[in-house]
Amino acid sequence: LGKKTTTDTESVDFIVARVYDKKRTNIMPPPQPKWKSETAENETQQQPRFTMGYWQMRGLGAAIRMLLHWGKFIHGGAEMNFRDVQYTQDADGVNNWFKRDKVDMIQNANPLANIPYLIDHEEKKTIVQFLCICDHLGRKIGVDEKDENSEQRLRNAQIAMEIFDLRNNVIRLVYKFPNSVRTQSEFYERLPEHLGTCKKTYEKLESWLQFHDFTYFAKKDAVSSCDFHAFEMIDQHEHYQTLVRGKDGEDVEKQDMLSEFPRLKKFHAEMRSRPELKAYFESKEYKEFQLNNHTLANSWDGPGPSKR
Ligand SMILES: N[C@@H](CCC(=O)N[C@@H](CS)C(=O)NCC(=O)O)C(=O)O
Repeated sequence: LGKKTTTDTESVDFIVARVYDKKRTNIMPPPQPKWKSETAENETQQQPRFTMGYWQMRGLGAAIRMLLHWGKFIHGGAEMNFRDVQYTQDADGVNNWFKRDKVDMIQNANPLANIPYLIDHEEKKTIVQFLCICDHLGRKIGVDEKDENSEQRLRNAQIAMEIFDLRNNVIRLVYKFPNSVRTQSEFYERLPEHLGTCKKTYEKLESWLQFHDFTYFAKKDAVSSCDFHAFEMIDQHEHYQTLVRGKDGEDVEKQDMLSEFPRLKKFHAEMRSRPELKAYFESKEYKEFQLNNHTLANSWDGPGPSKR
């Protein structure tokens, strides 16, 4: 077990095995969970419209939380109440997901069981796969059009997948897959190269906004579901760019990646100041959560939350 390395495909089983491996756990004890899921506890009185489940971090959960906050703001709390089930990054959280909820979901709701998941209680659907969850929520909270032939839906789907490609590059940057980043010093070594790759995506996204003369990605002046993950990925890079170090670890002049991309900069600022997302931006889920999950990968402790 100890000699095995983690790859994309085997990662989950191996991660579980490692979390249960007492010796390893003794070497690197998992941190105690700092937060409980406030939303989950506060809303036990009434059946929520939606339940989402994810690790207690931002990752793929962030855009889903933003969509849910948006829906709640627009439609009023009661109609769009949601529960945010957060699995802690320790043996308890791993147990609760892999040994309890996942098993139950496979048997009773969806054989593809994964996290993030979304339960739509009204429609009695359990949905997995991040992009499908955003698509479903986008229509339910009314930011996406319902007509499947609509231009907005097509633009939305393209941007959602383009952003997912960028997200997959981040995963290679922050987790210790073979031939990828395993330690903090490797992270610092690889970060400038990654930011170069990210700029290529930024160039495409900037051109897209220019081509359509849009502020947001799928509608000229209004938000669509793809915008939430687009915001999250740009926002993560606003943090990563501050971590660039010189060869000997010395501070270097801080970058401002968005200065070359005025439309992306405007998009980021517009999203950041939307009143619909105020509660989310003030939440600990945004301000304090780790951007990625390093505990379960049992590697270095990652670049950390964006506001230290
Ligand atoms: N393609 C899936 C990937 C989901 C995924 O990799 N989930 C990770 C966390 S980001 C996980 O730990 N899944 C738990 C599991 O495999 O049961 C999606 O887009 O939702």
